[in-house]
Amino acid sequence: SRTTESNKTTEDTKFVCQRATPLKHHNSKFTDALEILERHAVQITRIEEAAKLSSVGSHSKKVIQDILENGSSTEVQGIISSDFFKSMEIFSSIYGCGPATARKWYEKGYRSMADVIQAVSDGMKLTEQQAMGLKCYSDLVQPVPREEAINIKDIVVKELNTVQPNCTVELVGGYRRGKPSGHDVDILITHQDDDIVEGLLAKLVARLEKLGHMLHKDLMVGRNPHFENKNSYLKGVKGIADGNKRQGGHMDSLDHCFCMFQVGTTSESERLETTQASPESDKTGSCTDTCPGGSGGSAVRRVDLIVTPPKQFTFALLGWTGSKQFNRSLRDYAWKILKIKLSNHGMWDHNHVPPRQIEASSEQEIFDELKLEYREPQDRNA
Ligand code: TTP
Ligand code: MN
Ligand code: MN
Ligand code: MN
Repeated sequence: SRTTESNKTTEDTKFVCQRATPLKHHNSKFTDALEILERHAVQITRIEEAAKLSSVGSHSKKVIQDILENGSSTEVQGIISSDFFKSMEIFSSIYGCGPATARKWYEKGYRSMADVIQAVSDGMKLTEQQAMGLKCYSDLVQPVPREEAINIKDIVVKELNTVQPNCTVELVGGYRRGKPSGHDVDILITHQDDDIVEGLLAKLVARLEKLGHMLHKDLMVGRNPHFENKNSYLKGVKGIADGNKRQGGHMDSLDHCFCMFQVGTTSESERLETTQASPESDKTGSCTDTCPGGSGGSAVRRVDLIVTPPKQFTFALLGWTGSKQFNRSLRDYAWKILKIKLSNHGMWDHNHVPPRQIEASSEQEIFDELKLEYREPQDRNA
């Protein structure tokens, strides 16, 4: 058996961060099945118990065995075809609806989107996020092509430059890992001057709002930069917490704005023409007739804007590039093998008392520090 201080990492490939994981990796048959299992575990677990997912681990072996022997897992197939899982997947696909709300709706007897829409018209209360999520549902389920993500990033760069020149802006998330499309656009921003970073996000958001790009926003600023306790962080931000549990993202305390973004609406005359051409739009939450952006505009997209102090930028870049599974593995490895705590804010060596902070100015340096072979973003698609 291994001790934590041992350095036997060369022949040990237990952690997925120790291997290259390109977009199409040969394990996807297994990882897809295990992801279903994990999503299901998250869904059957109440929000307070969501941390205790240890049962997933004990299941995994059985599932893998089943896939090896039979080509698929009967347990996972069973989950996928269950009423409960289907409803939970539908409800959780609404922005602002996490497993807790989805489960509540399931327990009320709702099974489909139509049931939820009916309940809303019968007076069921939604959070602001859920209301927006439902209104713009048909837009938000459409994947965002890379070209559009780049266009949105370019708009952000341009407008940011009007409120604050010389910022660094990176398109992160799945696009940085080479994905051709994504479910949202993640944009990481920094400036070399700490004082300028403070208040920067608010200025940018105000500018984007003024131009009509922001249809909705969840703005979160001014948190303790080294905040590690997820639960107490989540306490104050119920709606966002719910929305993010579903994504399994590591919440951090960087200034961020989760928003609904629209590139632009067509001119007033074009809008009238469009309205006359198709006066009857469908009623199932289509963005054209219900979104504040109005008809004729471009699709509403989920955009995550994150602002980081210069010293934390590299860590935020690594964290926000993902994948989530890669991050999880990397953090797990760093802690279990090296006793180093890694987060979106930095890393701390707990072999010293008090823990010693390790700085890094490139992703390469972080990998070096963790005694791992460097992986390009496109090889972090675990
Ligand atoms: P996502 O945008 O959720 O995922 P993605 O870009 O990999 O995939 P998709 O195309 O579906 O959008 O998150 C991007 C990365 O940011 C992911 O690796 C997790 C990380 N993250 C954080 O570090 N903190 C957070 O609060 C959130 C929400 C995500
Ligand atoms: Mn993303
Ligand atoms: Mn995102
Ligand atoms: Mn996502």
